[in-house]
Amino acid sequence: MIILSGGTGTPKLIDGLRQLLPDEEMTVIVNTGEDIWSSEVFISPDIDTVLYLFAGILDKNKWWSITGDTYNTYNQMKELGRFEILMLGDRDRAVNLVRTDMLKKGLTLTEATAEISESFGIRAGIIPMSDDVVTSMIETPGGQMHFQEFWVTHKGMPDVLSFEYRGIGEARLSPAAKEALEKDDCVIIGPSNPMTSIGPILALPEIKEILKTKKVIAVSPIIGKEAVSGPAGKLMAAKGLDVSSKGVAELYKDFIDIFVYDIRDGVLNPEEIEKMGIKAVALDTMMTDEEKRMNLAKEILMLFR
Ligand code: GDP
Ligand code: FO1
Repeated sequence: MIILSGGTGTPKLIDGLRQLLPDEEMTVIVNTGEDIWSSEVFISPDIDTVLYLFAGILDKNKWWSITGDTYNTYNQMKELGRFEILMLGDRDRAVNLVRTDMLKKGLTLTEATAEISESFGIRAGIIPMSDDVVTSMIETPGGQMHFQEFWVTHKGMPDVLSFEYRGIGEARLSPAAKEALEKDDCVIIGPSNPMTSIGPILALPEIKEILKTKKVIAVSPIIGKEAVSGPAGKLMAAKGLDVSSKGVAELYKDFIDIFVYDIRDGVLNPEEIEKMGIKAVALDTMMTDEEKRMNLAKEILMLFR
């Protein structure tokens, strides 16, 4: 099973899948468009969320960071007048320092991720979408800024004029991701931000053509006219897209077979999805507890049969 993931919605679904499938049967291709350098450390938030999930140490209240982590370094830096964009925990920082060291020694992000995964005893495949640097940059009336600056520093408040995946023109799909896709016919596009999590993965060369040859099930991160959380709605609107599950399905229509939307969605007319040649399935996609995560995962696995 291949899963395309960002850092919040899809990891919840993976958490459900883990209750049903052995980890070694899952390969997660992860967005790197939100990666950022901070205090000489290269932070890859979405990869880390997936790593910590499989390592059993993810803080599932926030869906980022290590549970019970301390913030001594972050707080000391602050006292010294160094304000870091991301409030990075001490243990989290250790992982990111190890990654940064590996990258400086010449390892690719794919290799560094595999080594860290192995150190954690993780049996799932965790593969960055690319070894090239791609960065989601948000254009606001106050100027262009990194996604993390927009989302964390400015709390997603500025108006969004547009956004771009800086570096996408030169970026390639990670060869390991391509190899994993060659070996597996089933792909889940999780309920992640279609603009800044799934968007960068799909903007890489070759991936859409590969997906056309697979059985692909996508889960909507939008219910009604709003994202379950995060800035997906605002970013979709900035691109002139309809903020709705239909808008998400439009983005994926060329390569998905089944589109899962929420049973609470009072806006979506499933016939409009079926008209695109896609099967529409209504499920309870609100993964607020372990049981709900497992139930959604179970229903999705049944759709692959
Ligand atoms: P990000 O990197 O933090 O933006 O993380 P993701 O892209 O993985 O996830 C954010 C998206 O997941 C948002 O658009 C949310 O609407 C969606 N999301 C979060 N939790 C859930 C959930 O329980 N169900 C569904 N359907 N979507 C969710
Ligand atoms: N999100 C926040 O809203 N505030 C933070 O201080 C913060 C710190 C942080 C540190 C490490 C990490 O891996 C993620 C962190 N996040 C934080 C989440 C992050 O900004 C985004 O939610 C992810 O990029 C979403 O994929």
